[in-house]
Amino acid sequence: MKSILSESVWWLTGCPIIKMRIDVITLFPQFVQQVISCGVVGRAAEQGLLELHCWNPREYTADRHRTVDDRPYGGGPGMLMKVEPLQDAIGAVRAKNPNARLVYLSPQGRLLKQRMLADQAALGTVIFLCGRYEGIDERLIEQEVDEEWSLGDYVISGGELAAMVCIDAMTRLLPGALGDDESAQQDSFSEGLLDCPHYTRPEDYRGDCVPAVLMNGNHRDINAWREKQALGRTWQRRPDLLEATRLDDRQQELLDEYIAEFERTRKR
Ligand code: 9D3
Repeated sequence: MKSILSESVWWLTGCPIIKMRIDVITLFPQFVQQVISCGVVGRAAEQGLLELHCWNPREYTADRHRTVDDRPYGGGPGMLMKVEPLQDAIGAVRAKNPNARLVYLSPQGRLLKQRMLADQAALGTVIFLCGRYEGIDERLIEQEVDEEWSLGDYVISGGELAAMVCIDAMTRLLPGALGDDESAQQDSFSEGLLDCPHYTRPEDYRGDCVPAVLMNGNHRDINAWREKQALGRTWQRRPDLLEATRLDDRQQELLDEYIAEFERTRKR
């Protein structure tokens, strides 16, 4: 017989609570492990929703100096990650998690999007390989790597922060990882748009007052105002997002109002 508790958990989340397993191959495991020390991801790990394992290629070295870097053929400055320790670390992970995709985080990767993280989270597991130095041997990418992802067009020192970004974003998508207050936001109108502005106390901040519509308690007006702001800010700051979003007639009307008000205040 089912307990009242498990029934209510089922009803609240709408789907069974699944566990995600993430393996990370990294020269800095203590750094990556910090991602489960705080906040949403920390709570998910405590609740057993997320299992995080780090694998250090340095543990798979055989020489006295535990060498993890090597010189590039063809010369030039910079080092690469040494092949054999990486190969052995990959083999050790694969023995424990044979069916997971191996995602290499590098500046040459596909530009990371929420959709890629959602698709990966739905598979329930992933292996992240964090590059250091100038990266890894191209034959490892060809033979071992399933996907290559990048955070964007800026330079960071290795794949660890990128792996932590992915772990955070994927964990937020697990049923039960967000508290009620946090997840209530997710099902608002604003998917594909920037968020509206938010206000809290005090009502008057150095002569700058909270918009009156938020103070009068009319929730139809408040929702319309918020959606209009979200549309307007997306139009101003991220026209690329707006182009990829289908607006219904009501949204188009709200945006037209926002643009008209903007043009009017700009002329004066
Ligand atoms: C000399 C050319 N640089 C490549 C753009 C060298 C280089 C810079 C940074 C080689 C490796 C790195 C380390 N970066 C990552 O491992 C990385 C990364 C990034 O730098 N930007 C955005 N996303 C990512 S994911 C991994």
